[in-house]
Amino acid sequence: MLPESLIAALRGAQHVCVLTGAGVSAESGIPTFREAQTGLWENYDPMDLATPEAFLRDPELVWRWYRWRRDLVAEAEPNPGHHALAELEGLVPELTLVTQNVDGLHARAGSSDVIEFHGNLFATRCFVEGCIVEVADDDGVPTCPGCGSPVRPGVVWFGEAIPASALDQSFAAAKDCDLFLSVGTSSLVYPAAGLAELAKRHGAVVAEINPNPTGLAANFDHAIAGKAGEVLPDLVAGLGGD
Ligand code: BV8
Repeated sequence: MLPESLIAALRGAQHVCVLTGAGVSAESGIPTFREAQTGLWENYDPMDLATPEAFLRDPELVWRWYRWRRDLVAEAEPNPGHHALAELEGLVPELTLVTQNVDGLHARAGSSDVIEFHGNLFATRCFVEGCIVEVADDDGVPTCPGCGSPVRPGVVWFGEAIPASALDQSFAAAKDCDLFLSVGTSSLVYPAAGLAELAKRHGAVVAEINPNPTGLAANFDHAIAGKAGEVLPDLVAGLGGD
């Protein structure tokens, strides 16, 4: 049962800002970022692979890791958590959805204008020029048709800056919103994890939805211990959605 005060905050909100992490895609069968990698990748730490240094050191290995993840996502479907957020869009005056996920499942569930804070698995960019390039994902690491450099996944790696537009839009939404929902994230990666605290400092009600309360939960107004695919539909139902 969700706290009545949270439902009331949602009913009264003019602007809701939602930050999602890998936990929102867990119920679609996609491993979260920090849980043990399965199968072939169990001996690798994602923190080591998701870096420019790893790609420079072994582009083939990193490219294979991302192909494995793209194949996982291609088999996955959005779950009730994704669909609830897509439905919420039409039930509140303004909704800003910021995701750390690179799987594209929010858009597939029907959410519009998703801010992909860490990029997207299915975008491919020239490692040197940075421009988006269309490549066939054959066996080896594809090369840029323009300059012949290796092609990289269009995600933000550790040590790389968040795209300026995503950063600016997300910070503005966190400052402006009345209600901030942090869903399915361990709140360990910055600057994404700083958004909830920014919203709090600007007077928003902040709620976390996660089966395992995070280190930031103590600063929030609500810490709902539950799965995104169960809690988010309940939240929307409480608002009068079906
Ligand atoms: C930056 C894309 C500065 C790639 C990702 C040293 C050098 C440089 C930077 C740093 C440094 N030390 C620290 C930093 C900052 C660093 C950082 O924060 N590190 C942390 C680890 C300490 N940040 C950066 O590097 C960022 N850039 O700082 O740039 C800069 C500025 C100017 C110029 C140059 C540089 C960039 C960070 C982006 C990294 N890229 N992803 C890829 O995916 O391959 S981050 C990666 O972690 C994923 O995007 C993931 O989404 C994200 C966060 O993880 P979560 O989503 O939270 O997932 P996690 O598995 O951790 O947790 C899942 C949660 O779900 C759990 O809590 C679980 O309980 C819950 N859950 C499980 N099931 C469910 C559920 N919840 C709900 N329902 C369920 N069913």
